Amino acid sequence: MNSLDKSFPNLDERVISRAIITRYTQELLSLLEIDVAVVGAGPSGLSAAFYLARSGFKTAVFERRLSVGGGMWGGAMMFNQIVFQEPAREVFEEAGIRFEEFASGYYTAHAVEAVAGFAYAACRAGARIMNCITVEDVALQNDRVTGLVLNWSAVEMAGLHVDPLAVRCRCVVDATGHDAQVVRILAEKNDVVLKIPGGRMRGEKSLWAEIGEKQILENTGEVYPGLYVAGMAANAVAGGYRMGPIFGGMVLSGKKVATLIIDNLCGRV
Ligand code: 48F
Repeated sequence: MNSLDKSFPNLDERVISRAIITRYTQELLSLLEIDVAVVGAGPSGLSAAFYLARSGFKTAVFERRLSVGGGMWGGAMMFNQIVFQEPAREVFEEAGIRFEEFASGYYTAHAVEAVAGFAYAACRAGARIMNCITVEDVALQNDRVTGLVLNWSAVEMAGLHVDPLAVRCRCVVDATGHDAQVVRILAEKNDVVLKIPGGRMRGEKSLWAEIGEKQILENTGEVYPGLYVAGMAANAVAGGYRMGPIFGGMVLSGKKVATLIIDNLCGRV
């Protein structure tokens, strides 16, 4: 017997497969009824999930892509540095992500460490992150969003006619970025009036970093019973400016939406 044989005795590929299938299925089954379903694992979705899970809420993040992190990986124009401003420093500190001051009130973090750090913080707090799953619709009952309709992203990409599965939750966070996919689907399929001025989804405006960042926090909140918006989706729904490559508003929006939901769900218990 050589040294490799001693390290890997009796390795059975059937056990490996059984472990993967069993654990994944157990996890998916455990998510059929949850407190909060976050759609999108970008900066706003991951920070929301971190704070929600840390407060003890059963939280899942559904992410369409293979990778989490949304628009964080590439910083701006693939210069993989994240810039954020003073008020967001506490969020990076709480998530355990290292950063450096660049100029008074401006900080930078490495984009890869920011993605890994937020994902790790959310997981360690207890959030379940389910990648490769696309949210294709919401469940709607008595004028309230009560769940999500899910399918494998591969099914969507291949254009296969395969019916989805559904999960139930007490509320949903649309953190899908510029597309605001969940609100868009709700609004397009159902004649709903959103809880924003004018009642209809407006679409984002062009770039104005300072105002866009302020609007993100103002626009973060519940836009329909059971459905909240965070991150760029908040400005895309309410007609705010885009802010370009600054991420403070994104993670603060995640923290704000978590706080609103925690207050709401605690009040409703
Ligand atoms: O785009 P994204 O990073 O959203 P965010 O948290 O942050 C925006 C910034 O990255 C940047 C910016 C400010 O600096 O403007 O763009 O608002 O992450 C959104 C995530 O949602 C996923 C998508 O793959 C991405 O990872 N997503 C989008 N639609 C769906 C989805 C869907 N239908 N189902 C599941 N995931």
